[in-house]
Amino acid sequence: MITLYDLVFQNDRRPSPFCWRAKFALAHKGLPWKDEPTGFTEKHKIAFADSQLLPVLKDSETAVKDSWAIACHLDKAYPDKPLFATEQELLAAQLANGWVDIAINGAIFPIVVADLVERVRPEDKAYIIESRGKRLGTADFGGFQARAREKGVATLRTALEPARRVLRERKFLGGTRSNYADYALFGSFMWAHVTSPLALLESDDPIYTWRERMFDAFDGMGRKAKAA
Ligand SMILES: N[C@@H](CCC(=O)N[C@@H](CS)C(=O)NCC(=O)O)C(=O)O
Repeated sequence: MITLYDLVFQNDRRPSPFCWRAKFALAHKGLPWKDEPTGFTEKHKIAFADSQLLPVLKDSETAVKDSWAIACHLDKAYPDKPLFATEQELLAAQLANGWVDIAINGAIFPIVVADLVERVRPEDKAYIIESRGKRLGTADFGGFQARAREKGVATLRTALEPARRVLRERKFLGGTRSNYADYALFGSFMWAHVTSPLALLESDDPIYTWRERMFDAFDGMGRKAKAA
C-alpha cells in the first residue's frame, strides 16, 4: 500500500507543487494511494522518513522523500506505464524539473506569497509567518506581494517561453501524451491555483490551453481540487 504525505492548508486545500508532481506521477502509473494530509507543524508525521519537507511517500516498508526521488522510485518499483520510458526521457524530465524549480517557482512565489499565507491552516500561521518572513526579509507579505506583482506576472510569462515554444506545436511537453515534464510544470500552476485568485496567463497563450488540458487529465484531478 502506498501512502502519500501531502501538504494541507485551510479547508483541505492542497497547495504543494512538489506534492502535485507526486500525485500526477502516481496517477500516470495508475497506482492507487492513501492520502495523508500533513500541516506545516505536523513534521512528526514524516519523521520516519527523516524529512522536514513534503511530499513523502511510504511504500510498504520503504520511505521516499523528495518528489524527483519519488518519481524514480515508482518507475523502479512499478515498471508498468513508465514515467521515463528511456534514459533520454528521464534526462529531459530532469532538466524540466530543475527549470521549473528555479525559474518558474522562483517567479510564482513572490506574486502569491500573501495569498498563500492567508490560506495556511490557523495552527500553522505562526510557523509560515516566521519561516517565509525570514526568507523574504519582511513580514509585510501584502506589501511585498503588491510590489512583486508590478512586474512579476510579466516576468513569469517570459520565464515560461521555453515551454510555450513546445506547446505552440504539441499538445503536451511530452508530445502527444503528458509526461513528467508536464507534471513538474503543472504542479506549479496547481500551487498558484490553490493559493491565489491571481490570473497568471492570458487566454490566448498556448500555455493557457495546455493548462486547461492538464486540469482535465486523470479524471479532472487538478480541476476537482479546492482552489483559492
Ligand atoms: N525538492 C523537494 C522540495 C519539497 C518542498 O520544498 N516542500 C515544501 C512544500 S511545497 C515543504 O514541505 N515545506 C515545509 C516547510 O517549509 O516547513 C521536492 O521536490 O520534493
